Amino acid sequence: MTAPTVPSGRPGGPEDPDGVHGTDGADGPGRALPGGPGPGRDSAGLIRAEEAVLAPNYHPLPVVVARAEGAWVEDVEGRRYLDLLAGYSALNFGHRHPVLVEAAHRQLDRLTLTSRAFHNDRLAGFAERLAALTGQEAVLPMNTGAEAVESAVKVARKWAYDVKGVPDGQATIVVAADNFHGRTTTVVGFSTDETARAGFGPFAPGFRIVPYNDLPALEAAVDATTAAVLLEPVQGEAGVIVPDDGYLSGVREITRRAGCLFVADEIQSGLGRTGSTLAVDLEEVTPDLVLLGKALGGGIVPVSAVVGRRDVLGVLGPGTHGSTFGGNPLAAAVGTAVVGLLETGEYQRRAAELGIVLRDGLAPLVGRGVLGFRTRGLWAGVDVDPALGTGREVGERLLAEGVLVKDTHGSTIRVAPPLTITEDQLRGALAALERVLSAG
Ligand code: IF1
Repeated sequence: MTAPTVPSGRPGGPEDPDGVHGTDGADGPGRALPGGPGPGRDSAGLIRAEEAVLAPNYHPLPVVVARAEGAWVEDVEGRRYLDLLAGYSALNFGHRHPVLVEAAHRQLDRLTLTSRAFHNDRLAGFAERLAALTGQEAVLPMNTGAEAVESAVKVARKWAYDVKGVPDGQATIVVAADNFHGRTTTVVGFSTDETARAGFGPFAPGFRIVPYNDLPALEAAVDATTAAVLLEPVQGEAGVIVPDDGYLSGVREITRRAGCLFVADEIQSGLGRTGSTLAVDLEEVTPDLVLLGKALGGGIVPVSAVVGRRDVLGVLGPGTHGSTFGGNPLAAAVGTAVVGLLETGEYQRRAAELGIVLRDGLAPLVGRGVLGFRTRGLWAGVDVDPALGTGREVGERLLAEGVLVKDTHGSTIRVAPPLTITEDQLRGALAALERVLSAG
């Protein structure tokens, strides 16, 4: 099958007629997505307006998205792009998945927020289904990924004092170099990325940093004060760094022997992305706590959670932790619909099968503009030859080809399409990458 060309980015440009009728219910070829033109200003005007009023903490690609459906986004002028970032894996189910939008609409017409001062009729079902999906016992519902990470740090420390018997204030947590766990000051305090941490000190003590994918170094860092080891099963922001087979099992064995917790941050790697419900499933490892976020909210509302052992989460008594929006009925309704999609196994299967297409599509590019790549399910870190440009520059060239990707560091780009992308759409995007690389 010849790879269809991805829309050139021009309104009504050449389409990939086979690709747009994917399972994501995307619109037919050429037609703009429903909703018509957005508010008055054009892309350039909106970019200028943002730059005049927003804090400059991002440098977005020069595209202003106005509508989206499935794997497609459409800018203010009607140009269409394949979204291979998917909200950093918050859009695993594509833009505006009909089942998730319907769940949100239904709940919007009933109840959106009570706070946890009262019960609501959505939270128990969400927590039960999420615990069963992840093979865990208990759920702490939060909102953002960073909140889930911070919550896990608090729970691990309190468990160390109350259960393990670590002297108060002396608990340590071991993390990996090149980690990304969010942007709060506690979390950036144990980052090894100077851009993420410079200027934000002083930082919380009690964190030890070891090389990722290095079991002897991890074992040496764990001692009687260790509350937990906190790791990404695949390091996303570092460039989709996949550890050696056996690494996660080794972490599990080291933490079991040391009597400390294994906390897996699956906020980006989880919920189908790697071809299984959780990345740790690939090694049949069960952490003590699993952190979830991003796709748990279906790309509609922020939903995160710490799922894990009841005796560990049980160290939190009334008044010891909380959140205004954590476990709100709208989040629980959307989260329940997300769990329902994952219970089918369809999205995990798609990620595994399309991940083979992704891997086999990248392999021929090695030596032709690509220095190397890593994949896990439908997720890849692609190291582009710096001679061809930075990851940002490759992203800008792909933008002109109608494909959205985001660089991570240097000349590495991350490929993380919605799991609803069709094989033809994916092949079209790979063909666009090949064109960009061969254009030099
Ligand atoms: C940004 C990166 C990705 C995460 C893992 C926790 C969080 C994240 C493994 C925190 C969030 C986001 C943050 C966002 C861009 C994106 C990102 F580039 F920053 F590093 F995905 F790789 N654990 N990652 O990936 O979750 O609080 O954001 O909900 O900060 O620009 P959050």
